[in-house]
Parts: sequence; structure tokens; C-alpha cells
Amino acid sequence: MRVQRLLGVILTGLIAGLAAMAFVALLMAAGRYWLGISPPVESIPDRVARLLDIRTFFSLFGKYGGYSGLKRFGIISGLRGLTTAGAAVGVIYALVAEAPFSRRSRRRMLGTSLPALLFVAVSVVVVWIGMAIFLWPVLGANYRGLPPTSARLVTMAAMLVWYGSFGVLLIGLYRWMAGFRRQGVPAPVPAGVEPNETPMRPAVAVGTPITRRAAITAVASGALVFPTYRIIKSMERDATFTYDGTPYSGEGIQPITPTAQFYSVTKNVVDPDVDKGVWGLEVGGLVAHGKSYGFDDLKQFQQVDQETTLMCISNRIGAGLFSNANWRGVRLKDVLEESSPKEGAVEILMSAADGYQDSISFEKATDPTTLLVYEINGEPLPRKHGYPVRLLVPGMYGEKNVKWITRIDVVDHDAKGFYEQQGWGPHFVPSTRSDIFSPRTRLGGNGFTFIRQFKANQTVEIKGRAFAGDRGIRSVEFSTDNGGNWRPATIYYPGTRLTWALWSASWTPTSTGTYVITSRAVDGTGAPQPEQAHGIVPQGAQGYHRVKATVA
Ligand SMILES: Nc1nc2c(c(=O)[nH]1)N[C@H]1C(S)=C(S)[C@@H](COP(=O)(O)O)O[C@H]1N2
Ligand SMILES: [Mo]
Repeated sequence: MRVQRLLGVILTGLIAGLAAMAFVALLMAAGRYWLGISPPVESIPDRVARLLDIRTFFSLFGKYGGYSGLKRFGIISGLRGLTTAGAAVGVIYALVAEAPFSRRSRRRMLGTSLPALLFVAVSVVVVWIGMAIFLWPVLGANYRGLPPTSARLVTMAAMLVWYGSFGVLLIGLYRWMAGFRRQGVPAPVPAGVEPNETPMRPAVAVGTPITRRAAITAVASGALVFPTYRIIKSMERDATFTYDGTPYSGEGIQPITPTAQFYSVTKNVVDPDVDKGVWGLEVGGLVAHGKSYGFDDLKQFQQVDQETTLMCISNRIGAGLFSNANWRGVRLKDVLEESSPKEGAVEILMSAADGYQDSISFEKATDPTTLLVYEINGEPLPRKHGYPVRLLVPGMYGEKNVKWITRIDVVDHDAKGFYEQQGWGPHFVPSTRSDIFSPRTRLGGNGFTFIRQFKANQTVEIKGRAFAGDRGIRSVEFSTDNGGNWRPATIYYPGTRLTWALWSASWTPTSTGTYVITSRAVDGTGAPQPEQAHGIVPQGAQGYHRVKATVA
């Protein structure tokens, strides 16, 4: 009998907790979809990501199938976490509410005992404050583009609504399911029991672990999962899984990358879907007067067109996280000057709609080639490349080119960004590199190989790219004997100081056998490409691209 009653209490608490969470999950999904408010299933993994060091990060990649797999895992564990939390809090609440000390409490509020109410209220406040502290660095995120100052307030308010409505629903549903009477009204006393032994009607009918109301609640909240699922599914359709990490590579590489093929890297599961009307760019920190710009305000500054190559720090030698485009925007310098930065400015810290942050030196920020861009190859920036405005910093890895930028703070110290916190850097300047993209190559266990076999005494044209950040490319040489002898290559697309150069070379092998083709570049300052090889961690890859060729 007692066991059965305890079971009833636990089950009722469990259902109340899960049902309340089902409602909150719908609120969260709707808030993310329509208002761009980041729910905990997204913001917690995002926060945790910057606490991981690079090696852990990569070993997790290996374990969960790359960045996309890891993101999926983060979201799924978040959903599991929410469910578990709902269930656990529901059961604990029920046990507190039905505990003898609680049932003896004469004060009843919102239809529950004071200790039970306190448990819920304190939990809500503690979780709210705890989350605000833990998530502080990502609270300024808003996927519709609201700048951080207001985004932070909106997110804080949303958190209070989620956790608060969970608490209220939990109490309300439990009370309804357990069939409590109005506070203080004594329940009918069963025959043969002394009146003061049962001051309240038992919460759960003895002998029936689940009441009919509990069943109704379970079914109704189960039905709530459906719209939540629909929202999640429609977000999954434009999730980044399909394009995160797509390279621009292959034999057909053009001097200017077609926008649709521009490489892409994002930390997000679903990239910001910025509403131009909501979007704003704030300038603050160490400035005489902070400023805020709407999209059209930015267009008041002098417009600049600039061809610039972007490359991810994770771009291995010979890989394609690497593209070149014509960008249009305004000088960051002009925008910053309007706010009058103060003495002692060391860096600028940039924040974006997705909570991403990164910094560059104040000097680099005021370089005339550092731009806030809104067009790529003559079209507005696509969503995945930072619509409506992103930063373009020539000469630094892609990481620094903050997409969906919403705020710039002038700071007097070395501020660390998303990836720098993981241990990348501290220098984000690509070293000079060159690689071969045509004929097609394949990366296997022992390095790169040309897919196609060559024939003795037949001329092949070898093509490649060379890049040196913002130092430009002066010349490229190539070798068919793994660096023993070098011949000059032809630069058929020189680009500018801020872009890659494309080169080609003719090779007529005279005898059969295997060869190793490689190249080396000299940058615009006259410095040669370093031969010493190292991997992408922690400051980007370096070394020669060596490709095996078989001549038959
Ligand atoms: N807001 C924001 N900006 C970001 C990122 C991000 O995840 N969020 N990723 C960075 C990284 S790692 C790279 S390599 C470039 C890629 O830009 P692209 O996708 O337009 O090629 O954007 C950078 N800017
Ligand atoms: Mo990157």
C-alpha cells in the first residue's frame, strides 16, 4: 500500500515534470525559430565549446564524426538533458510536496505547501542566475541579428520565462493531477480513521498509481511534442550540416570563386537568419561616444571594392578551405573614427549574432584594407557568409573575419576569441604556401597522388595556387624530383597583394617511373615559402605540397 502510494507520487511528479518541460521545449523552439533566442540545448554546447582545448576538440571530432557530428551530438545531449532535468525536478518536487514535513505545513500557496513552493521558486531562481553567469559570454547572441546589449536582456527575460513557466506548470499540473482540494479544506475522512491522522486528502488515490488526470496530462503533453518536432525539423532543413566545411577545390578552380562555391566554416548548428530591420552594429568600449548603426547608416561611409582571399586556419596543405572573391563594403577605420577611440586602445573585440567573438589589434582594425563588407561578387552576402555584414581582415586567417557582426568593442587588453580560447594561435597570420590542384589529386594514407597516370613524352599542364596572406606572391617554382631541381612556374593569375595567385607549369616526363611534384612560392616581401612542415594546430599548416605522379 505505502509502496504503491509512493509509486503514485513519483509517477505523478514524473509526468508533471515531463509535461511542463514539453511545454517549455515548445516555447524554446518557437523562440529560437521566430525570435532567434538561443535555447540552452544550443547555448550550453556553444559555451562548452570554448572551454575545450584544441586536442580535446579534435579527439571529439574523431569520436563523433567531424564537426557536424559533434554539433549533432551536442544538440541531442542537450535535448536529453532537458528531458532528464524535467523528470528529475518533477519527481523531487512531488516527493517534497508529499513529504510529511511538507504535508504538515499549514501554509499553502498556489495550491502547494510552502516547502514545495520554496523548492520550486529557489530552483527557478538558482537555475536562472546560474545559467546567466555560466552563459554570460554567449548571452549576447541573437540569431535574428539583435545587437548584444538588447539581445542579452531578451535572452535573460526568455530564460526567466522558460524556467518560471516550468515551475508554475509543474506545480499546477501536479496539483491538478493529484486532485488537491482548495488550500486548507480538509478532505473527507475515510471511515474508521481518526480525523487528525489525515489532515489532507491523499494526493494520489490509494491503489491507483496513475489517475485519469495524469493520463490526460501525459497524452496532452505528448501531443505538444509534435509542433516542437516540426519546428526542429524545419530548422534541421537549413542546418549547417550540409555545408559546414565544404572546400573549394578540384581541377576547375577559378581566379574568383563563384559565390555558391565559396568555402564555408561555421561553429553553428543553424546559422543566424538575420532580419535587416532588427540587425544593428554597435560600437562601444574604449571610445568617447558609442554609436549604433543600422544597415543603411553604414552605406553613408565611402564604399570600397576589394578583392581578397580568405583561408581557414584548419586548411591543410593541399586542401580547399580557401577561396577568393570581390567584396564590397566600407572601411572599418572610418566607422571606428566616428566613435573617437581613446588613448590606450590595444585591440577591438568583435561580437556576432551567433555569439561568436574574435579580436584583432587596433592597428589592424584601422588598416585601410580592413572592411565591413555587405556584398560578395556583386550580390548581397548570402546567409552562410555573414548576411548582412561581416568583417574582412586581409592577411589573417578566416577566424578573424567575423560573420553576422553586431558589435565592436575597443579594448585596452588582449581579448581572446572563440578559437583562441581553445588554444589556437596566438598568431593568426598565414605563412606562405603553394599547392597543386590540377590534374586532380587524391589524398590517401601516404599523401597526395595524381589520380590520373601520365605517359612518357606527353606534356601535362600542372596548375596550382599560391597564397601569402596580405603579402602577395612574387614568384612560384616547381619541381618534379621532390625539390632536387626547381624551375620557374608561370603565374597566370597574379591577383593582388591581398589574394592568391594561380600558377601553371608544363611537364614532359621522359621516362617511366614515379615522381614527386612539388612547388614553392616567394611572397611579396621576397621571403621564401618555409619548407619545414607542420600541421594546422595551433597556428595553421605550413610546408610543401608534395604530389606523387606515376608515369607509364
Ligand atoms: N560569427 C561567426 N563568424 C565566423 C565564424 C563563425 O562560426 N561565426 N567562423 C569563422 C571561420 S572559422 C572561418 S574559416 C570563416 C569562414 O567564412 P565563410 O564561411 O564565409 O567562408 O568565418 C569565420 N567567421
Ligand atoms: Mo576557420
